[in-house]
Amino acid sequence: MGYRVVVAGATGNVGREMLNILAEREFPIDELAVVASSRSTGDMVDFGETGKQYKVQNIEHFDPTGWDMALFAIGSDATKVHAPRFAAAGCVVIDNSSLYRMDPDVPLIVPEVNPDAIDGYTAKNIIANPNCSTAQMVVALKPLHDAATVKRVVVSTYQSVSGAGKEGMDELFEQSRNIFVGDRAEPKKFTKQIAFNVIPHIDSFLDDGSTKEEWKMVVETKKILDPKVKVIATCVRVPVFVGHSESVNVELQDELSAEDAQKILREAPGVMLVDKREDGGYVTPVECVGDYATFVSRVRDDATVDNGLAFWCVSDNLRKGAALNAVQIAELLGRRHLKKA
Ligand code: 11C
Repeated sequence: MGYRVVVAGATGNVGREMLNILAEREFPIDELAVVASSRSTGDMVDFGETGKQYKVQNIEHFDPTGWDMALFAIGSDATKVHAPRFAAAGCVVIDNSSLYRMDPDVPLIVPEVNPDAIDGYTAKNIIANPNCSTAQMVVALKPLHDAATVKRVVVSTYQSVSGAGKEGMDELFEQSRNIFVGDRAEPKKFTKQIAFNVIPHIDSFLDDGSTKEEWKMVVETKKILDPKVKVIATCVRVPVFVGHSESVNVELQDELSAEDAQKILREAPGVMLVDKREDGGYVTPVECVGDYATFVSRVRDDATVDNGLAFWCVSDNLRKGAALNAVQIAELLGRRHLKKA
């Protein structure tokens, strides 16, 4: 007894994790189809560690009629073509691209934060998955917001190259190797050398001098958590393969000590507090890879503003930042709205 599920973009970083997580969490699946662009048609993909393999079908020729839900990780251009087609056929699209996130008729969901908003999915039969840097931050902010109302957030990110796809990972690997053997390290995917460097630029520049990645953190946080929350973000690419980190400063309406914030975060859904205030008593990106949690460390008072807190948060950007959140949305959709066959 389960659902007929499509994974679109199954050969990319996020699509592969979607398959892994559906298998790990034993999502109730009666039938699974994996689809992608014509480039990957015919490739075989693993369904996690179940030992099952699926042949990739061409999304252009795939008929979504009779399928319950589709997890999309195919980028905005292909999503624009195929999401309306799947949705019109009655197959609910859970979309990882940025295309529909700010559409008022499309819920943007982080299940630990705004599960009730999913009920609006029927307007378009599409549900949006947030940007990875937003997802982990709102999971950590939600319990603080419930306790003392978050007014303003100042965040700097340290984002891994996997956020830029396989090409980003290959570029970090090749540049690192080239530098070691004395070869040139020409940037291709990134605008500057990423190996042994950091780049304060993710996605395209906007007229106000911010980048689209920074804008996404502002508007998505408002849509998911609270439209009254003010956010300023500086998004930085760092030479880490997987795992985004964030330094977050929060200004609260009400007083909340760092000790009370730690207690609240310790109990919060989706959060793992690791905050020993000693050498090594915090989480770094390599330690979060493959995990589901948003790890929070270094919680402390920020005495530069009234009711200020500072913390560090780290999460696997391909999991909570993308594939895991999409599967959690699928679980929520199933529980609340879809009947199993
Ligand atoms: C990055 N956060 O690290 C981006 C990747 O809007 O879903 C995801 C972009 C998005 O480059």
